Order: sequence, then C-alpha cells, then structure tokens
Amino acid sequence: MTQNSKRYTITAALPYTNGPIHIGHLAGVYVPADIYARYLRLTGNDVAFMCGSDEHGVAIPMRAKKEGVSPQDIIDKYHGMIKKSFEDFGISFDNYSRTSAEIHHKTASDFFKKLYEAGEFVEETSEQLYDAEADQFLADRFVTGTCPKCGHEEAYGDQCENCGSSLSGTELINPKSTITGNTPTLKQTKHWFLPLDKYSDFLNEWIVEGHKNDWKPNVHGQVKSWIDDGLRPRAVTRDLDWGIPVPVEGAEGKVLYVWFDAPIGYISATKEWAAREGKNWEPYWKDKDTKLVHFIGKDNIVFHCIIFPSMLKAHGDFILPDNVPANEFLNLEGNKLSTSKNWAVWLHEYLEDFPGKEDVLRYTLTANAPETKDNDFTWKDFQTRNNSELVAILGNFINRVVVLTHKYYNGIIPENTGDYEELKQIQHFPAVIASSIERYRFREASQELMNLARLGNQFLQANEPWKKIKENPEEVKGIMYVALQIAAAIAVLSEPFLPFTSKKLKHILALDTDLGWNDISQKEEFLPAGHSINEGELLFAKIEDKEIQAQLDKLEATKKANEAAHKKAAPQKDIATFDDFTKLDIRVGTIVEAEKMPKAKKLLVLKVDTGLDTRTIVSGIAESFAPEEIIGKKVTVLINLAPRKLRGVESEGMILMTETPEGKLVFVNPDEKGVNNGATIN
Ligand code: B3M
Ligand code: ZN
Repeated sequence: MTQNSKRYTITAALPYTNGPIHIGHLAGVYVPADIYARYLRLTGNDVAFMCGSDEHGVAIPMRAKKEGVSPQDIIDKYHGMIKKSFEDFGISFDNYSRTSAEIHHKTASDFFKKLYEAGEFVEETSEQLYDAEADQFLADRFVTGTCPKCGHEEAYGDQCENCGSSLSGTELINPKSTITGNTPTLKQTKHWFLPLDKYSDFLNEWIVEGHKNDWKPNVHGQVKSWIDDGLRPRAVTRDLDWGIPVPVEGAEGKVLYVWFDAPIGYISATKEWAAREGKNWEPYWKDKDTKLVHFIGKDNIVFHCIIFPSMLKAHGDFILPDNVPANEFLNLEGNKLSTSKNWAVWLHEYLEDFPGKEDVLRYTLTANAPETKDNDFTWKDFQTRNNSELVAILGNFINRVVVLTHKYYNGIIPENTGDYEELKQIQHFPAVIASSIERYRFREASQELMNLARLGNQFLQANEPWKKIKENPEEVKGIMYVALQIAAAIAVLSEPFLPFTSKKLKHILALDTDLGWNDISQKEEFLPAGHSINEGELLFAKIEDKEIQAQLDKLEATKKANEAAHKKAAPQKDIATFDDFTKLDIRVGTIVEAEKMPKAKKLLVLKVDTGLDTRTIVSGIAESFAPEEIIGKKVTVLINLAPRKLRGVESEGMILMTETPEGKLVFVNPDEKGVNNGATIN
C-alpha cells in the first residue's frame, strides 16, 4: 500500500445457486464491482473483493424439486457453474466462497447467538401461512400473492421484487402456496424477530441524513420511503429443513432466514480468504478507516441498507457500508430478464458462443449499464458497440500504431522529435476516469476511456504520418512516438474495463507491467525511444449480422416455447344439439395419394379412401407434411361437408386436424390396428 492508499472491502451480491448467471446479474452487480476493485488495486489500495454462492433459502429446494434432485445436487451444480463462469469472464474476486461452507455456518451461527444472548431478538409465537396439504409452513418463495405496497401480483412471502419492499407472508393479498396452489391457512409457530423499528432513528441519522449527498438517489430514496412508512420487526428464522439450523434451545426444525445468513457470507468469505493468504481478516470488517462498499441490484436494497446494517449495529463489532451503489434492472430485447422463462443471455452460453469476446460484453454492459434507470440490452446494440467503437475506434487506433511502428522502425520506438500537446493531454485521463469510477459512474468512465482512443485517432488523422514518411521522416518519428505513448496509456487505463484487451495490449507493447494508473498522470513517457514492441494482433474482430441473427433466433425459439408452454385452450364454442352432431358424418379414412397443389404454399391435394369411395380432398397441411410422408396414413374424415372448389379442384370433405402448442399440425388419428376405413366416429 502507498502512503495515501486505503483499505477497501468490496462485496458483490451472492448469487443464488438456483440457476446460471445472466447479463442482468453482470450489468447490475458484477461488472461494476469488478471495474471498481480493479481500479482500486491499480491505484495502490488494499482491496478485499468478496463474493460467493448463496446456497440457502427456498429458491434452492424449489429448484431441486423441479429438477427431481436433492438441494445439495443443485448447489453443487450451480456453484461450480457460476464460479467458473465468473473466472472465465475475468471477474477478479479475491475469494468466491459459498454459504454451505462450514466457516459460514459457524460465522452466521455465532453472529445469531451474539444477538440472541444480548437480547436483541423478540421471540414471538404467531400465526404464519401454512399449507396443510403439503404439511409445510409457507416461507418466502413458497408463497406468492399481491404486494400490499405496489399491487404487484407475484410478490413473495418475504419480498416484492417489483417495489423492493420487505414483506411478511401474512401481509400478502390473496396468497397462494407455490407448492400446491392452495390458499394457505394460518398456524401457530415461534420465530425470532429483529425489531427493525428499534433501528429506525439510527438508520435515519446514518443514511437519510448522513448519506443524502453521496448515495445514489434511487437507493437513498427507497431507504427514506421505507423508514418514513415505519419499519416493523422482521422474522430472522424460518420453518424449513434447508439452511443453517437456529443455534439456540427450542428451535428444532428451524433455520436462519436466508437474508439473515447471506450478508454474513461476506464476512465468512473474508475470513476464509484471510486464512488462506495469511492475513488478519478483522481490519477488513472492523477498522473504522476501511471503506465497505456493497454492489447489488435494486431488489436487494432493503437487505443491504436496512436489515444487514441493523444486524451490524446490533452486533456492535463491525463497520457499516460507506456506499451501496445499487443498479437498476437490465431488460433483454424489450422484455424483463427471467430465469424461469429462460429469457436471458446466460454467461456460460455467451462464453461458448463468443469465445475471446469477454471484453465486448463487459464493455457493452458497462456502456449501457442501468445505473440510474432500467435499461435494455439488444443484440443489435451489442454488435454496434463492438463494430463501431471497439473495432473502429480502439482497435483501429492500436492497429495503425503497431503496424506503422513495425513498418517504419521494425518495432523500435523512435525518439520524440516533436513537441505535441497530446503528451500533456494524456496526463489528464487518469483523473477524469478516476473521478467517474469513484462516483460509481462506470458508463461515463468507459466513455472517457474511449475518448483517449479517439484522441489517438484524431492525432494520427491530423498528422498523417503515412503521408509524411517520405518527405519528412524526422517529423514522423515524433508523431509515432506520441501515438505509442497514447497506446501505452490505453493499455493501463483500460484494465478495469477491458482486462483481456489490456493484457493483450501490454504484451504487444512489451509494456512494463508495473506501470500503474497514477504513472500515466505523473510520467511523460511510458515507452522510451529504443524500446522494442512485439508483433501486433487484432484486439477486436467485426461481429457479423449472422452471428447476431443466430442469437435472435435463439430468443425467438424461447419466446415460442414460452408461448406454447403457457398456451391456453380456446374457449368452448356455443352448445351444439345432438341433432346438430348427428348431421356430421365422420369416418375413418386412409390417404392413398398426396401431391402439392401447384402455386399454393399451404395446400395438398389428397386422394382418400373413405370406405365408401376414394375421393379428392384438398387440405391446408402442406407446411406441416411432405406428400410422400402421409401416404398410407389413417385419418379422421368429415365426409358429408358440402363440396367446394379450391384453386379449381373440387374438394369433397375435411381431414380433421389439431396442432401442438408450438403450432405444428397433427392428424386426429385413429391409428389403432384393425380399425377399417368407413368406421364412423361418434
Ligand atoms: N442471493 C441474490 C438475489 O436476491 C441474493 C443476494 C444475497 S447478497 C447477500 O438475487
Ligand atoms: Zn411491491
């Protein structure tokens, strides 16, 4: 650590291990947190960047039941998948732990016991929602209903994700069990409550007054409105068999509420990391000079700004967060991201579909981050950010500098023969970008970085070394010297945003890897004359329309599958009398010939043996069946439908069809052996 460096504990919301990571998680939490952590390390600070899998809570057993496996299978599957995908995407946690780890069970249990022994909890036996058929209390996601605050109809028993409010199940309007769909009954049970109302004044003083200027308005506003509405005691234990057992007498069959234990996971992860690194964990959570910053999505604000700080305050040993820069939500192609509807771009799938393009997604999600309002991710924009900015501005500049340096000087940095103000301008960028990062404005910061590449392009464009090289090679040395210093500055300042590109560029420039953020504003030279650079490589490649179309097709298929899965049966038609029915003469038949109707995309001309005769029937099934595949097929035929001419062909009857949820036509088919043509269908 340098003399004016600080200690930072940075946490990123612990992802539930009930599914993979998607771009909403990345844009909301993990990319901004990683930019911040990388920047602080680069500027010489002592950083502990902590995260881990959130493996308790109702979401896990629900997923296990859905997949027909045990909760342990679920957490092992998704913990591994999530951890690896973060590593592959360059999210540089110092420790990615998991709340099923023994160290966490102990840390969370000790935390609970300390509050219990200090009399901080209110023990209360009260009526809680119960599903008699499932013989289970309905905690958290085991119940949904209408939010009493905002009217959202799919609020959970502990929280409404729409307005972020913390709820108790009995507050839900029209609650329904997610296990059986039944309306819950009420049953007595004992729980331990954290009296949040007792911390209202403290929270008001610390956040509403104390952080009104430095916390994001969306965060400060939510906290203020909850406090103004009046905080109520919240149960911190649950009647569940999955989670950390409540470590006190008389709590058999009860576990810690997942939102009580999960934030303590940040502390456990720090302890685990410190033990591994031979460090003391306590300064990261107890030293008043340590800056604690929680990176979360807006649906987690109540837990990180009301409940966890109240727990920390009650405990007394720990520091409080210096900031909680929660982001809003990211949508996908105009629709909300949804794990359950598979409406997402999954990180592990992105990494498979776009190998080597980690930074393209990092950049796109940063440039479009939902920092102050919900925002939309579109594949078209992803392609544009890559092709028009990363390729055309940053990649193009670096490529020109490297190619010309090899072409004119065999890769050796020339001496500075000029006096260009651009060398001074470079020195302003570290402070400009730092100012945005330190105010959690990562979108703005990423554009300031891109402005440095724009400066490089404009400098080359204005000085045209490729034209001057013949008549004024001495001047060109100075031009290329400056361009190479700009390239070196980009290599260093891009690392928080584009770590993979930064590494590549440092290699191309054979740059001294100790060159730090502050050096760019303090030094005038990063690549001295005579220094030899390596062969270049393209930093970014154009993304073609067909790659984007493939992703859009994938989403279209998901949309169709969702529509199919949720397709409701058409409403019943008006009542038909028995007489009406007896008028219909429905028979079994066999298709004996089939051919396409010329110039008619949807029509096939069939010859059908009805048992009475072989007749022509025109049928609109050409988009579902090839003629040759249905010859010999038994079908259900309405034979006394009035004949009609279709494209000049007389059709005498109707083949009865139905369709799959995906809209594929299928025959209503009496394909039983031994059923003869002509058999009537009654
Ligand atoms: N597991 C993630 C979520 O609510 C939740 C965060 C815990 S951070 C301690 O989506
Ligand atoms: Zn709500």
